[in-house]
Amino acid sequence: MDSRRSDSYHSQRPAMPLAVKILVAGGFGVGKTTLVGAVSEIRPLRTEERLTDRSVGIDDTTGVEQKTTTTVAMDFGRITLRDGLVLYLFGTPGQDRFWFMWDELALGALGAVVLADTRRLADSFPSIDYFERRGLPFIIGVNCFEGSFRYESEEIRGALDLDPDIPVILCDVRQRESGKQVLITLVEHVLAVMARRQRTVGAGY
Ligand SMILES: Nc1nc2c(ncn2[C@@H]2O[C@H](COP(=O)(O)OP(=O)(O)OP(=O)(O)O)[C@@H](O)[C@H]2O)c(=O)[nH]1
Ligand SMILES: [Mg+2]
Repeated sequence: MDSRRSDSYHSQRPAMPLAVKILVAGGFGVGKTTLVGAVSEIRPLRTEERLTDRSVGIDDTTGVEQKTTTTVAMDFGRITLRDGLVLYLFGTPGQDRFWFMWDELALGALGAVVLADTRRLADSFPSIDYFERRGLPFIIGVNCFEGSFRYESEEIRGALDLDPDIPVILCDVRQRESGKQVLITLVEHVLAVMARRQRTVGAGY
């Protein structure tokens, strides 16, 4: 690429801040805490409480029967991607009774990962609705639990009724590299959305 084209390419790209707040959302037990813990380069902050008999009939552990704790406030972790871009990761609680915390958690976030489990896809709808309503760019990370049927990204996009530009990526949130790939996909998507919005404003809409 000649240098003039390269300069204009860079000047047209929206600048990504060097520290970015990202939310990791999705239904109960989908793997949010696991993802933040797997990718974080600092010891992640967790706010886990034990699931007790009192949550029987409220917290559906189908598919994650070995789960003994649940997030009651948030997860927090940090990861540095290429070019010194630091992501601050905030994992949300997965249960409806903690919805009151979401607005505060979402404050200042530039994007979100919505984790989905194909056995309980409908559990991701509230997160998707939340980010769509607020115009916050998000992607879908499909956490491929062992024993669950493998669907193609496009099938999942259809089932979740997503716009064609929203990335759907299959992952294993226990694996650092896989989780990192999800976050890189989100950053690229955020940049693309920012560029599109800048063009729209520039065109006077
Ligand atoms: N087999 C398998 N187990 C997984 C996978 N990802 C997470 N788990 C397990 O599934 C359970 C759910 O993980 P969490 O990370 O606590 O889920 P969460 O979304 O933070 O849950 P809440 O905060 O309670 O909503 C844990 O027992 C994990 O060890 C996976 O890809 N495969
Ligand atoms: Mg959790």
